[in-house]
Amino acid sequence: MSDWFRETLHRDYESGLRIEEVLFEAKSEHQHLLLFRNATFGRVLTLDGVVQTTEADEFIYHEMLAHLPILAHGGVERVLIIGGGDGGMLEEVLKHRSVVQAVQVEIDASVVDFAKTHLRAICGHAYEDPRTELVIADGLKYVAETERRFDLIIVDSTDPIGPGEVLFTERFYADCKRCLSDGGILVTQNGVPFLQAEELSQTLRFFRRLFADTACYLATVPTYAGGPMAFGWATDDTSLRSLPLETLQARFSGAGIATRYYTPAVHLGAFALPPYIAEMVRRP
Ligand code: AG3
Repeated sequence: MSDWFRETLHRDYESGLRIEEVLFEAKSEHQHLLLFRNATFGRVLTLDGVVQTTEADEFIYHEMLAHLPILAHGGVERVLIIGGGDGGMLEEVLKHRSVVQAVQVEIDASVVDFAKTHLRAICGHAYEDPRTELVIADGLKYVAETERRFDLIIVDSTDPIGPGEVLFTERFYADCKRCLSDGGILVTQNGVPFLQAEELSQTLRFFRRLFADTACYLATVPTYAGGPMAFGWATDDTSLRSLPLETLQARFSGAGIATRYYTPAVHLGAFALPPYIAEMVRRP
């Protein structure tokens, strides 16, 4: 008999991961955190019963939310990450020499402390990088109040249940827009469309009211079960999504970053949507 972690995020669909060993478990002020080891995926971090990241497949999600917008923009210096306490996003962002500052706003200090102790394979030394500024605060409140401006905002949230819920509201996206510099980009985590259609439709509906160019792009992350995961894209610069492959290739090789999922061709292809998802994106 072995123990299994069962993810019951979706009403009619459940997925499981074998637990080799529980490494850490705690209940913070904000959520329930469980870390265990799985033979295929390595260390697995779950929050409130939902898989957030694993050592084996974190690269897909983090590369696609960090490198894709940074290379599309071409001159990102200041980045704001909302959520992302495990530090994987921060680590990818800081690989770009052009980035002079990365502000990370995480609601739960215990996730950051925990990542530094147990998830070094994911966060590396990102939290010790002099360009990093860690703010322990509510992301909604931060974007409503800060006077700073960012070239890129990455919303690395949990699903819209619990502390992550407010990060899917029109008010939050409007405040993000206010915090973007000219030509800045907002990207978001929008769940698995096959099982979370309304989450994607609603975000895109809000985006359309606020931004000149809105879209969704996809990547398949094995432990986010149920099909490809959707990422939201919003900016007022309508040229950033029609860059030629050669431009992205030049920027990518200039950045000198080794990746395992992202390439300029994957970048452009990620915006190609199967009709079942395109329909969700267009829903009035
Ligand atoms: N946060 C997004 C996890 C989403 C899982 N949702 C799902 N399977 N529908 C990941 C945090 C990694 N830094």
